[in-house]
Amino acid sequence: MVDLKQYIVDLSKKVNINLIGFTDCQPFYDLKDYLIQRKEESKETEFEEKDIDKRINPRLIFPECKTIIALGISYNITLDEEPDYKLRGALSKSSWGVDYHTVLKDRMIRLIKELEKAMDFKYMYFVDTGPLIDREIARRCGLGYYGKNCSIINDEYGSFIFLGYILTNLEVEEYSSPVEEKCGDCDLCLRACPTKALESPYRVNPKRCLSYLTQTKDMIPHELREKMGTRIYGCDTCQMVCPKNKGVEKSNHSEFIPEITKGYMNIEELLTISNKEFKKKYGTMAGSWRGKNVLKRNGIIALGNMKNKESLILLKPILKDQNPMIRDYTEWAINKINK
Ligand code: B12
Repeated sequence: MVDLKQYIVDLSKKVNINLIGFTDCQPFYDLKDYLIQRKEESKETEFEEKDIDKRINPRLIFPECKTIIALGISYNITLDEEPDYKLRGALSKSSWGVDYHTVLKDRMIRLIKELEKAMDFKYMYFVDTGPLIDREIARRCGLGYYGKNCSIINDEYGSFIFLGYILTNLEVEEYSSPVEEKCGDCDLCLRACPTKALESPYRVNPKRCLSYLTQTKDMIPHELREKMGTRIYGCDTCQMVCPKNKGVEKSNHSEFIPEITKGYMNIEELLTISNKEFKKKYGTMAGSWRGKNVLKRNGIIALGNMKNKESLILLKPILKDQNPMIRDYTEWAINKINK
């Protein structure tokens, strides 16, 4: 057999994985103090594994682990089309088209299946929902470096890349080397963040990050509701201003083309659509994972921020919504419009 690492790299190209790298499964001890500090400062989110040892030690997840294979695919799609509805709420690119967990897992399963044709091995694979820290794995595997906006940036594809990894008992002869950080003096992302969630280079306060606010079910402070603008899911601001995303290779994964949404939700529809219809129409979109009501709430916030009196006719009926969260935000939006 040719070099195993090269063999896996070649297979990854065959199944259309854009980026791949390899590292050993030494624990990520360097991160421990930072993770403890974040917990103490209440900067940990409800979307993360709470057990810090599990976050840094691959062998606690997969005792036979010898190698971690990091994988990345670009979701950098640009679109000329616009939807025809008037009340538009923005979706971040990470929620364009088909859910990235499905797309990247599909590529990873294909890679694993190809490899299984040639050898027996053990593995576990994760996209996003694993306990380990995907970005740190990607960094150690040389897929890219941390931008000051905290995203992993690759020289060829920029930062609009999704990350996944395979823990395996396979061993390769040589591991990848991390790449050097290239932000230099640039601080455009820190300056552009509407809530100053990027408190210093490489340090985001998730509780102020607009992406987090569009996903949490916790009460959103009034000051931050205003900063959400018309965002329905996620936020791309710190990546859109990044010069490293200019002139990069675009995504070749057609699943990320937002055929149905064109990158926006119709807020009027969001306020009236049934749960069943929502699931049927938007269930495969990454941003639907928190359920319809979270997006509906964000739609209500968007209407409040648009301050258009014509929206009152849409908002008044949902003052009687059975969900207390919806009633509360509707009251806020109506007050904002009437001010
Ligand atoms: C929780 C979570 C969030 C939270 C918290 C984000 C965060 N920064 O931690 C919220 C909801 C805010 C969020 C938002 C987004 N997320 Co998110 N998220 C996650 C998740 C599930 C865990 C992240 C985590 O563990 N954070 C832990 C802390 C420790 O991270 P941190 O504070 O950023 O600190 C890191 C760096 O800043 C760095 N660091 C810290 N100090 C220093 C100092 C120096 C000098 C240096 C160089 C580095 C450095 O090391 C830390 C460890 O990675 C991961 C998937 C996973 N399981 O890993 C996806 C993940 C990070 N998210 C992802 C994406 C796409 C996003 C969004 C772009 C989505 C969007 N458009 O709205 C935004 C980007 C926001 C941002 N600027 O980070 C991708 C990132 C891909 C990439 N290219 O980097 C991931 C990896 C999912 C995936 N598998 O593809 N996310």
